[in-house]
Order: sequence, then C-alpha cells, then structure tokens
Amino acid sequence: MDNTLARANGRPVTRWRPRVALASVVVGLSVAATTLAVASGAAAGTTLGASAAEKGRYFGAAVAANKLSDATYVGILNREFNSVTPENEMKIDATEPQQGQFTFANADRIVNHARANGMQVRGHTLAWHSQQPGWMQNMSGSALRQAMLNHVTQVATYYRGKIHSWDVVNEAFADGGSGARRDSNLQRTGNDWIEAAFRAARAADPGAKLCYNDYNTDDWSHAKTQAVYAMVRDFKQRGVPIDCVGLQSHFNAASPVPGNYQTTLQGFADLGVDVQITELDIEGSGQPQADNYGRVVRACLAVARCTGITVWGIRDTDSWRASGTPLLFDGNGNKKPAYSATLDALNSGGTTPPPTTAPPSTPPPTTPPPSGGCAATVSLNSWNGGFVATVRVTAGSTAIDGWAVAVTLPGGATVTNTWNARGSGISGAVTFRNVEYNGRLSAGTTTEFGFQGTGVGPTGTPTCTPS
Ligand code: G2I
Repeated sequence: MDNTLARANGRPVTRWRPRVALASVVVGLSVAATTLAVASGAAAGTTLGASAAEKGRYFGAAVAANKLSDATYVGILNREFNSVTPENEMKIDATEPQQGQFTFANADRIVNHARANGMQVRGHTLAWHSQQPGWMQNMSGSALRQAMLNHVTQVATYYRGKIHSWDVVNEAFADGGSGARRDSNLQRTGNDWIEAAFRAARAADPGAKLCYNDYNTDDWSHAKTQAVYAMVRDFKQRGVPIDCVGLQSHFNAASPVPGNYQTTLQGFADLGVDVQITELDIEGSGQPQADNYGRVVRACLAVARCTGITVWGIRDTDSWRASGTPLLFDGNGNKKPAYSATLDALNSGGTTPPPTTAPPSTPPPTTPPPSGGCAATVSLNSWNGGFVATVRVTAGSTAIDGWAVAVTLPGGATVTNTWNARGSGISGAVTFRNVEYNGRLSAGTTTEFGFQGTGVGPTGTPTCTPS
C-alpha cells in the first residue's frame, strides 16, 4: 500500500512509525498540575481564547471561508478565538472534487487567516462516509480503500506542520443501541479501514494530533459511546496511532447535555488520549442555555486531558441549526447570556492539562521562578528529520503582562510552524513572544505554545523573560 501511495504522491512516503520522544529539556520551574489547579483561581481572561489559554487550553470556532469578508464575523473571530476548524472546506468533496485533483484554495484561506492571527487549526475531516464527492460514492472494495488512503495522505501531507489536530475519521459508528460500526462504503472495505486511515495520517503529518470524532458519544451509558471507547482502548493496546477523541457535542431538547458528561470526558481521557469538544452547540436561549454552556465548560476544565473546546459557528445565524439559536453570539454579533456563562466558567476553577508529549526525562528543579519573573519548560516530540516542541510558560509569584522565551536551535534545524506565539526567526537563536491573548499570566499560572521544525529540536537552555 505504501508503494501505491508513493506513486500517487509523486514523492517517497515514509513508512509509519510511532511517535517517540527522543529528547526532553526542562529548565526553570515545572509546576505539578495539582499545584497549578490551586494557583490558577485568580486568572480572569476577558475573551474566550485568553481565558482558555490561561487554563492551558484552546477555545475555537468552526469557520466558513466565505464569511472571512464579513467584518463583524472576523472581528469576533479575531477577538475571541485562538483555534479554528474549517466548517466544510477540508471535507473530501471540497478537497478532492475529482479523483486525484486536489483543491485547497478555500481551506487555505482559513488556514492562512488562522496562522496570521496566531490561531491553531483543527483539520476536519480526512475520512467520512458523508460529504464524499460523486466519484468516491461510486467506489468500493480495494479501489476505494486505496483512494481513501491516498486522500488521507495527500491532504495531511499538504497541510503537514500546519494542523494542531486532525479529525482523521468522522462518525464511523451507528446510532442506537447496537454498538456497531455504521454501514458505509468505507466500512465495507474492511473493519480495519479506520486504523489504516490513522496510520496513513501519522505517516503524512507526524506532528499533528490524530483524533477520532463522533456525535451522540456524550452519554457514558450509551452503547455508541462505549463502542467508541472500546475501539480507542483497542487502538491504544495495539499501538494504532491515535492521540485524541473528539466529542462533537451537538445538544438540544432531544439530546440534552447528559448528567454524566464529565464522566464521559474522564473515561476517554483515562485511556491515555486527549479529549476535545469539537463541535459544541446547544439549542435554546436565555439562562437555561447559559447554564448548559456553563456545565459543558466546567466539565472540560475538570478533566485535565480535556484540552480544548470548539463551538460550531460564531453567530446564531452562522449555525447549521440557526433556528435553534445554539451559539454564543446573536445574529448581530452581540454576546448572549451563553457567552457570559462560558467566559465565567472558563475563568473559574479547573485543572491544567498535563504536557501532552512524553514526560520530561530530566527532573524539574524545585525552585520557583523569581517574583515578577517566569520560567519555561520544553518537551520535545522528535522523529527522524523533525520535531514538535511544546513550551509551557509559567509566571512567578506575581502577574506578568507578557513574556519572551529564547531558545537555541542546533545547526540545520529550521522552524516551519509556530502556534500561540510569534518567533523572531526560524534558525539559530530564536525568541518566541506571546500573542495578544496569552501574554497576561497571573501569579503561578501557565500557558502553552509550540513550534514544529525540521532537523533536531532545541537542546540548550531556554530562558523566559517577562516583557
Ligand atoms: O451537521 C453538523 C456537523 C456534524 N458533524 C460533522 C460536521 O461536518 C457537520 O457540519 C455540517 C456543516 O455545519 C454544514 O454546513 O456539515 C454539513 C454537511 O454534512 C454542512 O452542510 C452543508 C450543506 O449540506 C451543503 O448543502 C452545503 O453546500 O454545507 C455546505 C456548504 O455550505
């Protein structure tokens, strides 16, 4: 299958290998998550993204490329969100409308907007029974399997280094009580189609987190939830590359926020994957809707590996369920009670997620950063020829309004992508400074940024300077 991919790519394909942390560097203070949970009570961000960043998380929105010329829409997007998901532009029908002919223009508009504004990108979605172009709908068997894998490879390769998390496979399980896979042309290519897609995605973009994403998987007692859980557990046991589970979390009167929602988030997290709330919307209005948003956000913050929330649109009028007014801003772009409840919940309590890369091999020093100072911790996830560096910045015993982290890259290493920070260069001595939403850190709180590069990651001692 690799040979087929190599031919279709026109370039060599690296055989899949698991991610291995080859090196880790720790300097300054690395505060245990429990300590941070206590210390973070004082944080009070004024936007969704800033507040989530203070908790080491992202807050994103689904974005439509054709709305990037709407000033109200873009104003809210840039002010409030630090992650985006293309709502339709990365789907199979959008990116490969004719077999072997790829179109990325609309998706690129969103990715470029995100990168220019320091936002992460969630890729959605590489393999799905729905939104297939006509040519794919008509395929079956090994030809379809190869076409699917080629699609995964081509799209993930094109965006290599630019995607924080990919929804590799979307909605592969049936509704109802069967716990079975959903019947589809992809499923009929063989039960291993999902793991084959994940392996192809890892080979194409080793730096992206790879997620399985589904809906009606919010209630821990539902058969569909348990079926997805069993698949993820099996993947982890057998070494199939999976890093995260996406809960779409589309709620309304017929499908309310379940009482055991936090149990579900924790249950998946306990398998050793991140959990992301990927398409949140809650129909309703006023205080009841606000209360539901608050519950969802608090549940995520209570689970250390619930690393981010994405709402499925910005204004009610942008929603796929517009008549249910399920979002945080009304049609005029005004903040709704649901917005305030979401921000309040983000600002109160919660845990800080653990480093999502392998734990550092050097024991962290126990001395705290100086008063008015800051410290940086770098974890490296490396593979042959590249790396992803995840950097945690922690304020000392007083608040800071900005930070700069200086690292030194070995000769030949080049930064290809940076998120949640701006770098001064791409090689040698590089200083990463905060972006608008994550500069302010109250005492003892932390934020995370990252960069991906070719070559070998930083091995020296980063320094953190308040600014
Ligand atoms: O259905 C809600 C979401 C459920 N989970 C997967 C998501 O990908 C899905 O998103 C929705 C988009 O919000 C809609 O915007 O997916 C729909 C398609 O499956 C999207 O609707 C489509 C319309 O069906 C098309 O007619 C239209 O051309 O949007 C397209 C672009 O506007």
